[in-house]
Amino acid sequence: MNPSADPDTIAAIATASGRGGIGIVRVSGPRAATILASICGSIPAPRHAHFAEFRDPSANATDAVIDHGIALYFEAPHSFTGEDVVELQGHGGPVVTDLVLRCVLRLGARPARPGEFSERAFLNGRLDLAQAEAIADLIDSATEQAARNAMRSLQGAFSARIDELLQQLIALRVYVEASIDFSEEQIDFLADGEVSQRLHALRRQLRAVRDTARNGVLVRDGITLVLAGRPNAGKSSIMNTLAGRDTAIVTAIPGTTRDVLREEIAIDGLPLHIIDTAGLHHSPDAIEQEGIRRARREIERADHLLLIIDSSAGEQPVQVLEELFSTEHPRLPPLTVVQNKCDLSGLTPGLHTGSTPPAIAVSALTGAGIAALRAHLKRLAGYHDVSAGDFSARRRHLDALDRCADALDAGIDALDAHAAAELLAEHLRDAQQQLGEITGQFSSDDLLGRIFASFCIGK
Ligand SMILES: Nc1nc2c(ncn2[C@@H]2O[C@H](COP(=O)(O)OP(=O)(O)OP(=O)(O)O)[C@@H](O)[C@H]2O)c(=O)[nH]1
Ligand SMILES: [Mg+2]
Repeated sequence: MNPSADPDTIAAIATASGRGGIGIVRVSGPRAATILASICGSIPAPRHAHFAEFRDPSANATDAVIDHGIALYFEAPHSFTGEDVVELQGHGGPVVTDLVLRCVLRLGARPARPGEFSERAFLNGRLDLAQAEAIADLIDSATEQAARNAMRSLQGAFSARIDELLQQLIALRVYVEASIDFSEEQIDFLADGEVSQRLHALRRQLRAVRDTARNGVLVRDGITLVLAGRPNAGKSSIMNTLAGRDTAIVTAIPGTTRDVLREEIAIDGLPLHIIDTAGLHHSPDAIEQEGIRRARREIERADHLLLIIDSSAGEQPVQVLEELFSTEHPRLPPLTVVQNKCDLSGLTPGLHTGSTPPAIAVSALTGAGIAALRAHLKRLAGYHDVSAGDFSARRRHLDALDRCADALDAGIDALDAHAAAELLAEHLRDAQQQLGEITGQFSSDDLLGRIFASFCIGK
C-alpha cells in the first residue's frame, strides 16, 4: 500500500520561517507514531523529551542522519489535536527543517492546510470555536492588551460567558416548550410573569456580554482614523504628535504631503491606524491631484475622520466642510473637527462641547489639547480600558450576539402581544442557534473553512 494515500496524517513546520535556534516539524494523525519510529528508530514514552538522531530511511547510509534534536510524542487523545501528535525539534534553519518535513511527508503524511491543527483540535472537541479563533488572535496580537485578551479567550473566558447565556436560554426554552405540551394551561404559563422576567434578564446579560465583546473587537482590530484638511493645516504635525515620532515630513510649504502615510499607534491599548493625507484643494499639479484622489478614497473607507483646520487662519469648520466635501463626498464617516494652531489663534485648548460635529482645539506645536484629543478618540470608539474580565472577540461574534438580541427582542414582542407560545419558542430556538455559532455548536462547514483558512500553517 502506498502510505501517501493515507489522507489523515498532516505535517507542517510549526516555527516561523527563516533562521532560528530551533525548528519544529509537527505531525498529527494516525500515522504519526509510525513516522516517528521510522525517523528516530523507536517511539519514545508519551510526553517525555527524547534526544534522537533524525534519520531519513530512504537515504543511503552516509546521508541518513539529516538532523538531531528532541522528539516528542503525544498519544491520542492527550494532545493538542486530540490525535497522535509528534514534534521533531531540530535546528532552526529553513533548509534543515524542510529536509525533516520532506522526510515526514515521504513517510505518509500530507502537508497541513493553514489552521488545520487547530481545526482538528476543534473537531475533536479539544477547544471550541471561539477558543480556536483566540489562538490565531494571540499569534496576531499587535498590542499587549490584545495578547492578554486573546489569552483569556483561549482559556475560555468568552466561551464561559456564552455558555452561561446558553444554559439560561435552554432552561427558558424547556419552560416554554412545556407550556406548549400542556396547552390547556398555556395562558397561565406565559402570563405568570416568570417567562417575561427571565427573558428580560437574559436580554440584559446579553447586552453586558456584547459590550465586553465589542471592546474585545476594538482591542483586536482598532479603528482607522484619517487626517484630512486643507494644505498646511497641520495634518502631518498632528500625526507626528499622536505617534510620538517624526513619521511625516512637515514644512511650511503647502502641499508637502503628497502620498498617503500610515502609522500604527495605541492609546491605552486601543490600536489606531492613522492615515495622513495630502491637503485637499484644487491643484493643477498632476502628482498632487493623484494624492488628493487617494486622500478621498481613504476618507471613504475610514471609521472616523479628523478634519484638521488652521484656526489661526480664521478657517471656519462649516465653511471648510462645505468647500471640501459638499459635492464630492456624499457619504462621509463620522468626523471630529480639530482646530489646530490654537497657540496662534488663542482658542482655549480642549474639547468644545455642544458643537456639531464635535470640535477640539489643539496645538500640534506645543501639545496643548492633544490629551483631550486622545481621550476623545477613545470615547468615540466606545472603548474602555481593558480590565481583568475582558476577552478577545471578532466582528463575527458581535454579529451573532446582535442576531441573538434581535431574536430575543422578537420573543419579547411576541410575549407582549400574547402571541402563540409556538412563536415565542421559535424565536428562542433562533436565539440559541445564534449563540451556538460563536462557540461552533451550529457552524456550517463553509464558516469553519473560512475561519481556519485565515490561520498560519502549522497551527
Ligand atoms: N504655530 C503652529 N504651527 C504649526 C502647528 N501645527 C503645524 N504647524 C506648522 O504648520 C506648517 C504646516 O504643517 P504640516 O504639518 O506640514 O501641515 P499639513 O497639513 O500636513 O500640510 P500639507 O502636507 O502640505 O497638506 C508647518 O510649518 C508646521 O510647523 C501648530 O499647532 N502651531
Ligand atoms: Mg502634510
